Amino acid sequence: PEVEGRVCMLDEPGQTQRLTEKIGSIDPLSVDSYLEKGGYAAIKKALAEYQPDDVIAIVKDSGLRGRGGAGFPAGVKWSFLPKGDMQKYVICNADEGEPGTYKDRILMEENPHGLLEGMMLCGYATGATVGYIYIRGEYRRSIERLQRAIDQAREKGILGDNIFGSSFRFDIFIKEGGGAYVCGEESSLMNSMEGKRGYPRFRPPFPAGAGFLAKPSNVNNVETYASVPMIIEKGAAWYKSVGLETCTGTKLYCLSGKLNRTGLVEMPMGTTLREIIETFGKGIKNGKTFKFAQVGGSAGGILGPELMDLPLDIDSTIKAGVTLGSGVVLVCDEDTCPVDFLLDVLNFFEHESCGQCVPCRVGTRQLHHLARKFATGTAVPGDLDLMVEKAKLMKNSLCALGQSPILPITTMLKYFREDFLRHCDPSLCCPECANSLAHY
Ligand code: L3W
Ligand code: SF4
Repeated sequence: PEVEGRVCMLDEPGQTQRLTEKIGSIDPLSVDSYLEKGGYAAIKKALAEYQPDDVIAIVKDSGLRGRGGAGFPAGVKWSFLPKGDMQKYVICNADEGEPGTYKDRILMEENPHGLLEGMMLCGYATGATVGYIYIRGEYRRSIERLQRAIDQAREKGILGDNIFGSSFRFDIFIKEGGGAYVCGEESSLMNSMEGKRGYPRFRPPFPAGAGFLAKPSNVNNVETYASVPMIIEKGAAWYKSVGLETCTGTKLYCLSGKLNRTGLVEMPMGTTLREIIETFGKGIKNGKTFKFAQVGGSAGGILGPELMDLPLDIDSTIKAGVTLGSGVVLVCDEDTCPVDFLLDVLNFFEHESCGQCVPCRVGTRQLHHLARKFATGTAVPGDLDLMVEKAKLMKNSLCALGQSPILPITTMLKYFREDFLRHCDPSLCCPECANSLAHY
């Protein structure tokens, strides 16, 4: 079935549907529908059979790694929270803001109870009693469906005190974000939740030690929490039966760009770019040729044709000099101008920099300026090295946003240095990017 939003390729055979298994067969507006399909069995099982530390051990054993971009082992992160009776928080990062990413939206809209259950399991494992979903404010349908799911779970006694007859209590609340990309960074997210300006904090302390309101907090992405119920229900061995040894389970890949078919695909971690493009994307649109793919979103990097067989998992992408990030696969064809593309990425970083630290505040502006020079035929060849030098200096930035431009720049120049040099000629009329500057 085609789910609302028409971007989930549920009808496309050959996928390994685990996270998306219930999507299309449950009514996301009904807790009863989720229960009928075995929903909340994992939290029931955990409460009946496992001590909190057992749940952490199972999640560790499953090898589940964070799906927000950094790939940190989820069970290890959970184990960092101090033991004891103090106030602790489970926070879900649903501020899905990476350009090209829409996987969390599908999960929240089509299976909201799956996310709630994953957060409950984290609460039980870590001793937290309150959960917050920090969600981007533009996601109106996700917000409405999650709120409805929370209300229904409360009415059924699934959230609240003495859950399923146990002594476990847990409740979940929604906090809406205001549309800043940087608030997807965990510490600025918590500042925003506290009503402060969304500036990233120095880390350490990490959230596990001092997070929301300076209390121990666990922050994970939507896809990460949503993976936990099946791990508890079916076991760590089952979970790691697909994927790779160091990157277990499935991954939601967000296909977009010049493909015959775009949408959300669930495949084992390590599926190759070729398989994703050919099997699910149905090849390049209009019979054109593949030029490059951007993986991992704006903070990711560029893959050229010789990396078509690269497994798209957390470690292989890092080894290839890019990042998997949150699972973006944006495909560009022969008509895409690399200069125009990089200009767009660097415009984004300048726009989204929070301005708190100098390397990023100044650097993103300078990089955008340099990219614009290439796009307008006013650059000199030396500007290429200058761009790389400045991006390297930004490694000293406080958060991942300022450290990100280096990857798109170096990977783009690896393949398309000649295109940039060609753009230094003011008489050039680039057939691929002509008139595009109207956007800037
Ligand atoms: C306790 C330690 N906790 C690390 C925790 C830390 C965090 C996690 C990873 O994300 C990625 C970037 C882009 N004690 C700890 C510890 N932790 N050491 O582990 O931490 P870290 O610093 O490796 O990464 P990060 O800064 O949290 C950066 C991605 O995020 N990104 C974009 C994401 C966009 C989306 C979306 O749209 N859905 O997710 C932008 O930068 O890939 O690699 O929890 O606390 N010693
Ligand atoms: Fe803000 Fe950029 Fe510094 Fe991050 S790196 S704190 S976004 S100025």
